[in-house]
Amino acid sequence: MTPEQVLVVLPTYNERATLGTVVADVLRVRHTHVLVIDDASPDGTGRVADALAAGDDRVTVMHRPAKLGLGTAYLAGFRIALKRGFAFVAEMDADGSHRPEDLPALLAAARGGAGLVIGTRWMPGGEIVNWPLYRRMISRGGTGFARRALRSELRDLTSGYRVLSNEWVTRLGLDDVDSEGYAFQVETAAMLERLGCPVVEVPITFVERAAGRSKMSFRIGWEAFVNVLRWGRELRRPSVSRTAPREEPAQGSVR
Ligand SMILES: Nc1nc2c(ncn2[C@@H]2O[C@H](COP(=O)(O)OP(=O)(O)O)[C@@H](O)[C@H]2O)c(=O)[nH]1
Ligand SMILES: [Mg+2]
Repeated sequence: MTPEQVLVVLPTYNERATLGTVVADVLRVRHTHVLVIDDASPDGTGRVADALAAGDDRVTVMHRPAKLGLGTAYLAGFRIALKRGFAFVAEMDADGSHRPEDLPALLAAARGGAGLVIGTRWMPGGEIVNWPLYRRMISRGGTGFARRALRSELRDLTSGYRVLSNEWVTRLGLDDVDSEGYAFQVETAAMLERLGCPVVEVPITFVERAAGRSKMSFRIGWEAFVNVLRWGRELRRPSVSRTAPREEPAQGSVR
């Protein structure tokens, strides 16, 4: 494994229509490998992933027995990335919302020294295509709430398009992450920020899926809401490790 290699982790649940294109486009970006983590998708996404892996040795697949959540999928992916010695690990949706053409900019920021790069919709240059007003409001409201509760300075805490360096995945401490669902994104960003990780936000264009269905549910949203409230409370109680006083931000941080 050369030091610039990146493992792009694609969690899938019923993404048969888009997975092939996303994987092909990701593999056109230099130094990328792909790990699909499929949760026994009823639509046969797992078989599509196996066929992709059979055709290209940069692609691997992890099959899990049931829908176990986005957060646990990324934890499994991060562990594999560390074990296989990748310099970087990327998080990306498999439904076409995250454009592979934005990946080089995220990777460049990571190579430039960021421990966490967040593809950000809510910043100049960022964009959302095909989201109705109510979804924009939920996303902005959710990220604004989490930002205040967690005293974060990041503008898109829920974004799932990211690159992390091996070093900062290790420092994050994967055993300390609680979230099963999408709360994982908020949790890991806030944890890294507080650990003093250099975070860089890069504008992305998020394109709402054209095929398949969103797996966002009330239960997943509720987990995020309850967790953010709890982390916010912990943060105001300085004895808990998650809440350790923030170190001076390292160089390159977005402040
Ligand atoms: N393996 C796995 N993937 C998931 C799970 N939930 C969502 N995903 C994947 O995570 C990505 C984002 O999910 P999506 O439903 O598009 O969320 P939305 O963009 O917020 O509507 C997609 O690639 C999904 O297939 C899960 O429980 N397990
Ligand atoms: Mg989506």
